[in-house]
Amino acid sequence: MSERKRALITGITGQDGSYLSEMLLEKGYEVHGIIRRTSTFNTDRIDHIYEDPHNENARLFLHYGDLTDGTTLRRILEHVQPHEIYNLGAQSHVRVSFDAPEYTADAVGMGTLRLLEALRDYQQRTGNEVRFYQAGSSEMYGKVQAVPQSESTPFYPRSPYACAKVYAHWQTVNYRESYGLFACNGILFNHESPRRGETFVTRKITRAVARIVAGQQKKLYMGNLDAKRDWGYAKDYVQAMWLMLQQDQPDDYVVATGETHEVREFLELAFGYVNLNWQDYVEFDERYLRPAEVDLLIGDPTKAKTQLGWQPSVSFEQLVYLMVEADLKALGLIPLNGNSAQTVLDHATIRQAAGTS
Ligand code: NDP
Ligand code: GDR
Repeated sequence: MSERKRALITGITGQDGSYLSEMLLEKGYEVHGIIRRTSTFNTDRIDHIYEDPHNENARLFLHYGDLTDGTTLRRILEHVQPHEIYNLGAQSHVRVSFDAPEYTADAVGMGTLRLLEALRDYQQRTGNEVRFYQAGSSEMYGKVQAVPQSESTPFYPRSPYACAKVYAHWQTVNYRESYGLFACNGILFNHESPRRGETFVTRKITRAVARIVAGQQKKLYMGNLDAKRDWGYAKDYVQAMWLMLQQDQPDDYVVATGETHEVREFLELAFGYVNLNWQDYVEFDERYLRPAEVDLLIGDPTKAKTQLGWQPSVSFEQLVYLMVEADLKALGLIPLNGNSAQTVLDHATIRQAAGTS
């Protein structure tokens, strides 16, 4: 075993897992990730940091496993002997959790319990402290009981996903209090990036903007445009995860920007970036509604700011622009190294460049 700090990440192939891995590698960690066996590759987001494990300098290692498979989680934990665990793995789509509630509960709720049980046994047997981060969510506030939401606001989950996250949250608190584990809950509000999954609302919009400009898509079908979310930048949010595990005492923290915006505002800015009017393209489709909606989320990040020294660095407007820009670049509509955020593009020029005008 090397003397380096070792981190074990579930959900390493996801948006947050990829940014967290980059950050930990930069800090000198050895990073181990659990990946699921899939019939096609699912490692796009981490391919750029992956190195052949035969290389003696390799510091990123992947292990097959699943949060629904407790035996494997134990085996990986014993093998890796991590100093820190980041539990980011989840069926993380709220709408999908209504279609697949049992699986969501198993992976999100029971998966966390399985990991905590494995950790508790490992720590008791070896005496090695392992610090644990649980990826909690603002969805746990659901039908909100206070505005803005802080660590003391009661939960009122409104989806199978959110119910499972509440279960995982309280198990994490319970293991901290019962067995003295260094276990922290991050209560993270929505955070986005060019690596956001394509079916979450922000990326769905920015990807559609680029595809519309390229002439590859004519309409964008959407659900509830009235919902309000506190949207931040994913790269900022993984720093908060790490900071939580560097404190003297384990605790729970809200991570948010403290601003809220309607889905409609996101549409307006994203389409406006390429001088298009969103009303000309967006159509309603009820299939994107949820049986119960979370209408308004706005977080109070005071505790994270004062105790962790954490700050968000990207504004809502910058976030929209950097996502639109990345999707335009991905389709070759602006040069990969060209343009910085906040440059308003002329869509006629882009269409011409794309040969679609
Ligand atoms: P993603 O959906 O991008 O990534 C989820 C990750 O979990 C993927 O690596 C996925 O693997 C993995 N996964 C899914 N099911 C299982 C399973 N059964 N066993 C093991 N791994 C599994 O999520 P994000 O990166 O956006 O979010 C990270 C975590 O933070 C999640 O737990 C999410 O619920 C939570 N969260 C996210 C917020 C956000 O705004 N992004 C806000 C608050 C909380 P694969 O690639 O194979 O599908
Ligand atoms: P959310 O994110 O449910 O907040 O969960 P999502 O982007 O899916 O929805 C945000 C809001 O937009 C509305 N909406 C649509 N959503 C999607 N996906 N597709 C649409 O077409 C559409 N039209 C309107 C939704 O109704 C909702 O109100 C995310 C996930 O990352 C969770 O894992 C995480 O815990 C929370 O953020 C914090």
